Amino acid sequence: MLTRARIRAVAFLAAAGVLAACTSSVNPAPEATTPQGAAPQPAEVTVEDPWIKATDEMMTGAFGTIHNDTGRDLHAVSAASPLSARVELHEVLAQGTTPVMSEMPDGFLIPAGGSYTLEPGGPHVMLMGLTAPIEAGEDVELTLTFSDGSDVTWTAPARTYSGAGESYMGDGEATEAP
Ligand SMILES: [Cu+2]
Repeated sequence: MLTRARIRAVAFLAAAGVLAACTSSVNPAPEATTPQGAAPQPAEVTVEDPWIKATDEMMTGAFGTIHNDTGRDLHAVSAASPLSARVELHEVLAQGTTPVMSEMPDGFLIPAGGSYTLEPGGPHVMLMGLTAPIEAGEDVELTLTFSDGSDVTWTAPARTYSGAGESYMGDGEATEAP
């Protein structure tokens, strides 16, 4: 499935700074500049193949590939969803032989012209304190906010997925993770 949620991000689109998407390398693009007198253009951030793990537990993870076609680096610093008051940007770290999730203090960096993949066993958007189950097929709205105050919102369909076996940090006993 290649549903691409189209999202507007408040950004300046560099006149010649539109680089090919879908590269995962960090692109040392120069700071985007706006031609004299040109109005700021809405730039595009898209989330490819978004999904969230269906669950009847209190927490779950959301995934997808974020493409940054804005011409400047984007730094996601927080996330939100109507389904949870506590949404965090997580990564999975090895703790001994056990993969353990923890909050990323510096968030996600999506390079200009590049992408950032959220996947089971890797970085993900974590929803905690869910008050209702998320059924497969349900659509869940998610928002990422960037360090410059702009944000993107998309809809992730819920899928059944058997976890990769990471443990949650805190919140008591280890639980199957996204
Ligand atoms: Cu997590």
